[in-house]
Amino acid sequence: MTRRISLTQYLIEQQRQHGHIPQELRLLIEVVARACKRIAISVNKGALGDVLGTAGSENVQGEVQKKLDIIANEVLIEANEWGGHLAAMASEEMEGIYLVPNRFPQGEYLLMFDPLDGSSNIDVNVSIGTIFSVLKKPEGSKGVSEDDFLQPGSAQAAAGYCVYGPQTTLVLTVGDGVAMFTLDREQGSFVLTQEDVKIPEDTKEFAINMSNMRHWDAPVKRYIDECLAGEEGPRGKNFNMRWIASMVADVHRILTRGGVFMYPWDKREPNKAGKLRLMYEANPMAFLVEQAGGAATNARERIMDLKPTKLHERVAVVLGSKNEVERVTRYHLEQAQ
Ligand code: P6P
Repeated sequence: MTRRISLTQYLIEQQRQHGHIPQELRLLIEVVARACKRIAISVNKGALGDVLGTAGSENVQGEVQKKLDIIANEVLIEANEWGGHLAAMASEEMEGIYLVPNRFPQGEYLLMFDPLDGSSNIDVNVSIGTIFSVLKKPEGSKGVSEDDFLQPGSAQAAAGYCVYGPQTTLVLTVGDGVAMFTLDREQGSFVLTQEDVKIPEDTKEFAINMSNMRHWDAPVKRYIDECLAGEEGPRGKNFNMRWIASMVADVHRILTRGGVFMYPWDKREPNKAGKLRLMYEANPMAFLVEQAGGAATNARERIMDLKPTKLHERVAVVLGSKNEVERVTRYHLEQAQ
């Protein structure tokens, strides 16, 4: 039975016992968690609050913004700008970086987030979530620019997400394993419900949007065809499929019971590496998955080794149970020979 301690106590232990995180990072994570609690309140209002539907605007990605996308983004900005932990923030919903206003103390961390991932699921009451990633501002950097954010995922100081589903659960890593905290609505605080999360190295469950099959590259088609062939096929076992179209929900399932999640490159957008964003979707999820003993690649290389060139750059994603991710990589390398 996992010790029922609060997020604050867990973080203080990480700070005190493991010397793993400085106080500034602990305080930053607590502020992000409080912001997620506020977002959960808006999300859970649904039709009872004026939060559903579109906002009548588009974000930098050219996607129609939902009202909750904007609400979540504003909550995260307002919660984090005054605390003194951050130098700047970046969001899927904002084109450029957001510098902490001069009236507030500047900190040494950079915070990136997708304030509400999976927002196409909001109006149909399917789980959605907030994804966040924390970097340190490069030493000696004068002021802050977008270039300061362009660090590989391996440089992350912390990463996590909050999934707004049947439970509101914060999942976090500071580089010392993965822990899950469930929101206790009576206390109004996140309580540790699982630590040392581990992803099984093998799985019988894959997650991919099958409607894109005709656009996939051959190695992805080969991998999925073999899964579909079941026990009569080369894999010798039957597979199950899940696709929630909400990365946070799909990744949460994989952290909870294993599986492989794929959003591969496809020929609809040949000049784009993939659909998902490297800095505030793939990198934080890759950090969590690797810390839980899984693997995360762009089908060829480790995601956390990729050197970003743009704040909103996209990437192909294959992540989850290690042996399955490695098989997909092997199929791509065999194609290249
Ligand atoms: P599709 C949500 O819009 C998202 O960015 C991820 O959360 C999700 O995994 C993916 O896109 C779903 O994409 O093309 O299946 O709707």
